[in-house]
Amino acid sequence: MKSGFAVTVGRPSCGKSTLINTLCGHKVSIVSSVPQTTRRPVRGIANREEGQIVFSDMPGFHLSGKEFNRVLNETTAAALRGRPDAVLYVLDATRLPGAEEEALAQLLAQAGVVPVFALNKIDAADDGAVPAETYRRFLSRFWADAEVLPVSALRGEGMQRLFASLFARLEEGPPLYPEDYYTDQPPDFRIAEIIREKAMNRLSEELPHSIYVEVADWEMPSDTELWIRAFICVEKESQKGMVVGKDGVKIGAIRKAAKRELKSVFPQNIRLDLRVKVSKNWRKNGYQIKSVLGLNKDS
Ligand SMILES: Nc1nc2c(ncn2[C@@H]2O[C@H](COP(=O)(O)OP(=O)(O)OP(=O)(O)O)[C@@H](O)[C@H]2O)c(=O)[nH]1
Ligand SMILES: [Mg+2]
Repeated sequence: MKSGFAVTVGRPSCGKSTLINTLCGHKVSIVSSVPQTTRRPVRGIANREEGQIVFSDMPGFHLSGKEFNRVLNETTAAALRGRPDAVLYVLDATRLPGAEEEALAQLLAQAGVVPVFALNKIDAADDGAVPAETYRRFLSRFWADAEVLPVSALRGEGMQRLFASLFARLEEGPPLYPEDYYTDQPPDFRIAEIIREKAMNRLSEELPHSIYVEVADWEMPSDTELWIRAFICVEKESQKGMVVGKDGVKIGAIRKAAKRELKSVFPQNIRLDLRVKVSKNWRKNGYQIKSVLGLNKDS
């Protein structure tokens, strides 16, 4: 049996979280069509006949001067400094390699990393999926014999070959987690992420980026009940109404969808009190950003 740690890297929205969910056989990390959905490393554990892989799903690597993005990119750099056993570089077949792929390839190559390359979204052929050969040629400037594995995270295609390449990087060893674990996220983080996913998928323009979710408290008054009190936090007063919606329709829909998914994760009956509040300009405040990203000691 083999075991080890693997880190996913790639541009925002290339499908890292979808791929981790498929590889782990469980919904571990939230997904949306909006770039920069994942904000903190999320662990997903794949238990297979060959052994166990503990994945860290990372935020997307994005070139931008904004403080928020700089901190997200630093999260990826820090994970690489942790010398994972394998690095999974996810590429997006719906777009040509660009400045972000180039910067990330440089970062990895300079650190002496030889990643496993997965070209995701090959199912999107209607929009003209970019051939693996195009990516192989691009990557060959950094890694002479890069092998690009075509996959569809959405359809679960190409997973056997991907697992084989990942396990080839790992040493023999016992499982790092009990074999029935598929994640190690604390309950309040998991709850906040599920609510944030439902909100992001129902909000438009800048709003998905402007929110974070705070679980004010959660308790189990009995074995069969889980009570949650949470806030969707926005940046300014004018955004509150957009999250609440006319007659509370929007927040009602977010609450309902979140409750449905929470029910599939927790065995208890869920009571979810969900409200909106303003956390003024939180994305402009370095301390607040770190708090939302879980990088402060007290968060
Ligand atoms: N067609 C297709 N779409 C996919 C596939 N994998 C992911 N997507 C879509 O791509 C979008 C982004 O997926 P995510 O898994 O959130 O991407 P990510 O790389 O984790 O994004 P960030 O967390 O923002 O960095 C979603 O709309 C997914 O449904 C795939 O294999 N095929
Ligand atoms: Mg993600």
